[in-house]
Amino acid sequence: MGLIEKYLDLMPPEIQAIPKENIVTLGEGSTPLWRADRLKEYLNEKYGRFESDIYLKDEGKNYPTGSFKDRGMTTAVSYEKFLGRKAEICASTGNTLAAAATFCARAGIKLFGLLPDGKVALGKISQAFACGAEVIQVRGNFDEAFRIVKEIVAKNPDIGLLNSLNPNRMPGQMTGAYEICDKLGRAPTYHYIPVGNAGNITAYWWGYKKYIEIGKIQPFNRPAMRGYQAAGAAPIVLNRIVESPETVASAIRIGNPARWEDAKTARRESVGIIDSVTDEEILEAYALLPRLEQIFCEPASAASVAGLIKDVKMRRLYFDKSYIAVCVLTGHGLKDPVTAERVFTKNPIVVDAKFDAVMDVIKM
Ligand code: AN7
Repeated sequence: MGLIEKYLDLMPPEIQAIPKENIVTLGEGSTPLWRADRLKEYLNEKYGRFESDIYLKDEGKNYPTGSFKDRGMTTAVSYEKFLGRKAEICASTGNTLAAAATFCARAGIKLFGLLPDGKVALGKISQAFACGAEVIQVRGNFDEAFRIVKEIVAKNPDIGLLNSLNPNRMPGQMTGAYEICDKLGRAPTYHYIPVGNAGNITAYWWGYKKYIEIGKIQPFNRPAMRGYQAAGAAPIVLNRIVESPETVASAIRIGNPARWEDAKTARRESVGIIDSVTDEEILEAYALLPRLEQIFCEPASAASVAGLIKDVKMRRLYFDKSYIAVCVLTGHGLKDPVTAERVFTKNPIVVDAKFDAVMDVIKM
């Protein structure tokens, strides 16, 4: 069941009013929430006094494109199709582009995608080309591409905007919070999430607030939003625009987030935090997850778990028995095969195509 149908009652009136024939759905949402007991054990052994349950929201398992962006595209692109729009545009670090390209292809809408040249993971660009998007690589970073996109939309009202400033992306992305609460029967104590443009932290917070509003979770069960930027791209943490953001987590290589103010509101209202993790900490979590929990996510996603590890290391939170920490893993590891190869395939073993040569390696 698509997300609009699954959570129809919770969709805003304009989404509810979209006629059925305009709904674009491709299997998005309903992703697993895994209990990460081995990660819990690891943290308890390494740092002590870690007694909370950890759950990983595995957004890499979204259809059709393997990231959380599929959630917001079903609502946004359905609405654009209903409007009869012929062309859409977005700037992207990759995953928005891949999702927009795929949903637009289904809707029969032309998509233009502006990317920071040379800084987008290979899998994401391939997904966009595969679906026939018009990909324009800009010699500059995401923020520069996004500035141009906003100008284009302002001057060409016929072109729709699919970045997270599009309000119709939000109801789709809010469903991530609904799914977590539905599965747990409550909200988590702490909600860990990577922050780039800050659309997702905003959507999750709005989703939890919605569930409080309709009585599905208790007001005292309000989760603390714990957002993590990459240290080289941490404008919200530093409280200033970062002109030249740099991080191995290319998805969150953003120096001027579109939903900056909303993220600050989410932080304040949830009594949460927006902090940064270094590339080293990101890659440590990135490598830990497949070994401990068999989840291969992309580097940006690992920022959520890196944030949890940082909180544990610094002992700045209680992790009591009755508490629950949820980490959102936003995108699939296969999105970024180049980083995967660099991190995991350090010394590939190559031998002659002979029994003995292979047995020499196996040595059993
Ligand atoms: C895997 O695709 O901004 O804070 O243009 O791809 O809601 O931006 C991607 C962001 C985290 C950050 N994890 O979410 C884009 C884009 C992954 C991502 C984020 C992104 P937001």
